[in-house]
Amino acid sequence: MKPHSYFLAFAVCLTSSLALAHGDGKEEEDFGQPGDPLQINRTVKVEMRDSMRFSPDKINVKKGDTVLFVIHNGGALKHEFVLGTEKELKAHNEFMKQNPDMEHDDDSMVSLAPGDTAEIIWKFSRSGAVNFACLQPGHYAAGMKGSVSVSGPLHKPSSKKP
Ligand SMILES: [Cu+2]
Repeated sequence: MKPHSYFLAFAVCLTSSLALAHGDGKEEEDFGQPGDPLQINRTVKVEMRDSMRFSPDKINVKKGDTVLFVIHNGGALKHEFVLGTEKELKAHNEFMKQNPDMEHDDDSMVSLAPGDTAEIIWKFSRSGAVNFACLQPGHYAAGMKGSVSVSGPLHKPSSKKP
């Protein structure tokens, strides 16, 4: 890995914990923000399997939805559900290769032992694609990832021309 990408990966982990270190923990990320339990308007059950797949792996929501994710590890291995942009997930995945024992316990991510269930409440405050992945060593590379498509007006107009 190039030195600068290592630094980027480290910075990603650092910023996500810093974001929680102040304020009320409702800091907005590029992919949304921690949701208010009183505003949940969708429940999505997600199953994690040793086949290195999430079920479902494609989820559609509307901008502004607060989703309760009920995440179950149906496998015999440890798995994780980590929300983020694809860029962040890739950087985080590289970081995990150096720090395979890193534990994830944050508003946008959870690590689950076999058979365990956990809940994440997330508000999709920006339209576009939000990704999720399992960052256990080798799992992301094996295809353990999925995406949430957030419909609604774009947060920023694209500068790309057709
Ligand atoms: Cu996994």
